[in-house]
Amino acid sequence: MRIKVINPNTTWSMTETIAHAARAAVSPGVEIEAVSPAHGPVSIEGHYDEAMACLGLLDEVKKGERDGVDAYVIACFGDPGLDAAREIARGPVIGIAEAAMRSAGYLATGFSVVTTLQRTVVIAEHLLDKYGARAQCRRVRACEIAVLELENPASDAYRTILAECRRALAEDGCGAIVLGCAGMADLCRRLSGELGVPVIDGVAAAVATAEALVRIGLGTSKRGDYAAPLRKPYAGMLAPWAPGG
Ligand code: 5HY
Repeated sequence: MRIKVINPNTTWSMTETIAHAARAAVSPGVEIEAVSPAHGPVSIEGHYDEAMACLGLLDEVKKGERDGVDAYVIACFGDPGLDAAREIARGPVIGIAEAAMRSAGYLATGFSVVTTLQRTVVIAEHLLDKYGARAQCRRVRACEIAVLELENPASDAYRTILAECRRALAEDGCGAIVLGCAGMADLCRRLSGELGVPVIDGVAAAVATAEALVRIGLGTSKRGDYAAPLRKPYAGMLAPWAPGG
């Protein structure tokens, strides 16, 4: 089985962190291909970044379809381009936010999300509504750490995230923590050990979900809105991306 994990930002050092967490979460023999697109933002911290990251992301899914990939993971907590990717993929496409939110629901009646910048909180809240997880989420909290600061050993990111998780457990009445950035994947086990509650890394939850769905023979429905995009010409620089092109 081959699972393609796409980090839609173009920071390969973060893609390596993501790849490591993904490989640790799947069964022996499952191949993880971890990539970043050639084009796009170095980090995704808002609506515009998300929109600009989608083309590179969808390009990687198209390549995966040519290469016979069995499933995909979108390794960015905004789950950018998730529905569009499902239109062009046969296998399951799992967003890390959706996987983390649904996994938290199995483990606690209430969870809190601890994410990076305050400006991205509304994106996570929109996803809670989309996935029907608002009732289980006690609060979405921000640490005010920029995504790429997670890559900087001198940023003290771990201590800042740990403190925010402690506040969530003390104030929100939650029983589990969802990490709000793929770049936090390598902090998950240490945080869980220090906090004594389930801490959910969406990368691990997403690849585990993807593997399970492929194992039981399931793929993305091709009936209705996830059917292949309708063939039509695209104008200008996007002409090569026209459906069926
Ligand atoms: C992520 N951005 O997981 C999101 C996190 C965020 O580049 N990878 C990013 O802050 O929304």
